[in-house]
Amino acid sequence: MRITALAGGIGGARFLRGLLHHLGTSGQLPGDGSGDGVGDEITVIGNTADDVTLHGLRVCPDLDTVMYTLGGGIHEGQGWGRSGETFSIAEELRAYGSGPDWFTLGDRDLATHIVRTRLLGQGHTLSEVTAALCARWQPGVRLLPMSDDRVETHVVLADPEHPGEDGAPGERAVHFQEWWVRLHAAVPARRILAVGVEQARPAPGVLEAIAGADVILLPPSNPVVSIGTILGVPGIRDALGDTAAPVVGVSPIVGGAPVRGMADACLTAIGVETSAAAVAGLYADFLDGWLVDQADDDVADSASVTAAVRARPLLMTDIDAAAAIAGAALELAEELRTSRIGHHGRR
Ligand code: FO1
Repeated sequence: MRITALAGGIGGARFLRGLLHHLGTSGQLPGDGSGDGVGDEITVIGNTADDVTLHGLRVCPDLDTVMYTLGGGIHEGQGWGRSGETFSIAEELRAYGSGPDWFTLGDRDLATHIVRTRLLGQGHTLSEVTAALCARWQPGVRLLPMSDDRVETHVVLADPEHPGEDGAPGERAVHFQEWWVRLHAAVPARRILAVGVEQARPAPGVLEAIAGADVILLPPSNPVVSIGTILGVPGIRDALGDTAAPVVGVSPIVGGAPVRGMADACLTAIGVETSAAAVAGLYADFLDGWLVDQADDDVADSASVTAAVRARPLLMTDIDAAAAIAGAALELAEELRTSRIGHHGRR
């Protein structure tokens, strides 16, 4: 079975780990996406708009979180960065006053950014670099950046220090990571911009992985700055609308609040209600199935949700819980594929 998933950071990575566990324990040994036909092939299309250059190094948080989580190197408690970290370099950087110090880069993690930056500097594409890094980590999936072109999420904030001509507060933009990590997304975002997304092209293999999939999964990643950004790359959303594969998503919102992270701050920034139904509405043009938590089982009756809705526990408290959710998503996809229900808006 060829499975393609769109993924952001921590929630997406944990869901994917559950998916691999589910496939492994249900006897379907996942292939490595190399297309050699052995077992299931899983392709992950990763968000790259969280990427940031710090200390002259290119950091790809969402790609690294998937790679480390599936490769067994993740700092489990954080969901980002490496396990068994030390911070000698960060201490030295601080001693030099070489910031920013609000974004913690551990010694082991820095090796990833050094290798990536060196390879990019030699002219390799982000796809080639990601494949090279994954050769070490063996994540068990083919991890593709959504694009090899640079896309960065920046957040526009009110800037009272610089009022506009009309005396209204001015605006200033900060990189997503500064808003997310230094400001804890606590300062209201006026606008969230995916800088460069209009000119970005899907990375090699991305459109084919959508068109050729048997199942497409949307893990519970941030619908605005992760899934939303991937959908913003020209061609990707249309490919999801055109693919014959059922598209099944997992709600990142449970009972009106994000399970993790700050998706509510992001949804508010784009004027969308923080609810399982509203997020499904963001994917309405291609979504066939939608897993919600029992707290939101009224979503099935919501007019705005045309996908087939199933309610089940959605908290990924451990790998078995994540595996059960992944299994439920595949089960719904199979139901949709055989009964052709919910394949709306498409031929
Ligand atoms: N998140 C934090 O809250 N604080 C950090 O200091 C931090 C450092 C960091 C370093 C490397 C990396 O890959 C991720 C890091 N993150 C940190 C998480 C990151 O902001 C998020 O994982 C994504 O960008 C959002 O999905």
